[in-house]
Amino acid sequence: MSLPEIREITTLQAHILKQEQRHPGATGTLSWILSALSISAKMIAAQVRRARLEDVLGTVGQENVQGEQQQKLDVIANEILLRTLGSREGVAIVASEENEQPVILRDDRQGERRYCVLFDPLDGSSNLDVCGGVGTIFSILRHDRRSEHTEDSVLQPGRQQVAAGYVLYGSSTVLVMTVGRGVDMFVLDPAIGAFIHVASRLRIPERNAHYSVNEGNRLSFPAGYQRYLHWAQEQGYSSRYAGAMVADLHRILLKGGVFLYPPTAKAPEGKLRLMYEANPMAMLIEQAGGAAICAPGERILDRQPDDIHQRVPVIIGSAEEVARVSDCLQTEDG
Ligand code: AHM
Ligand code: MG
Repeated sequence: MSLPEIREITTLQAHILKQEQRHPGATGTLSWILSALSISAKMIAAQVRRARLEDVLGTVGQENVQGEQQQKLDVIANEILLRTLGSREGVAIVASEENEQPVILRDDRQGERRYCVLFDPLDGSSNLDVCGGVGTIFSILRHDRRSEHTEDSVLQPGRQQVAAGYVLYGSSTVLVMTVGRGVDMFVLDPAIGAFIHVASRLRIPERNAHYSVNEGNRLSFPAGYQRYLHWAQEQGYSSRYAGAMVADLHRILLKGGVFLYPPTAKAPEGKLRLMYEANPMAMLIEQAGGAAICAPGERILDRQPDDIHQRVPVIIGSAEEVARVSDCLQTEDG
């Protein structure tokens, strides 16, 4: 009797180990960091799922460094990440959207190679009150031991990221990541508490007639963006906007389209942060064959940061759709 064919089941942990074995020089340091991120994701997912029961919804009544109201879960998610990453020997510095300054954990200039981990602990957290999707975004850089001030080590352009990813706490919990060799996707099986590998080498569709932008701000967008929206509507494009970048970009990664957060009167550099949101998403989308720019001809990943919390306009998605927005921005009055 022949046994039915069984599709291989690989957990995130096993996947990381397999990748490590393919690189004989690997020390395992990065694997330990990815495993800390996966534990954090499970802990945050559990909190998000129980939020309504545990009375951890709503604001804490104080603003974060960006001048935005902190949700209770922003604070909880931030603590979880700081604690799990803090115990990993391979982490030199952590920087969070919620903290004013990067936290220097270890600063020896010799010895093993260490990393900087940057994260937005709970992106789109105002969606929590209405059971909408929220996410965690992370970016990993090599700790540059030559930098004069240790904290400057985090100010590297996105093209130097070693790994990047996000976790979407939606109808299921999904972890999407890249270590610079394509994009992998994992889904959390809550019954066994493990992320299961469901897709490798994800490719974003080259085009799709969908855009994602907060159209409430349209009148204060630069003329080129307004021209693009006018053109897209004439072509019969559909609009989808969840108000949480992770949810919006997850849809675009799987189905195609373009995500925009342009400069506005209120936020002249756009709202999204280069280091915690734009860079990791740009790396993922480029690794999946898409494009990510902040202006015509300027890749997000090439933008040299000068401040850890700086903001940047974003145009991210299917290569053809990004090119169309770019064309509209370059025509007169752009
Ligand atoms: P946050 O990091 O404070 O949650 O803000 C980032 C979020 C993104 O997820 C989302 O794309 C954007 O803010 C939505 O902003 P707006 O409400 O202005 O459209
Ligand atoms: Mg955010």
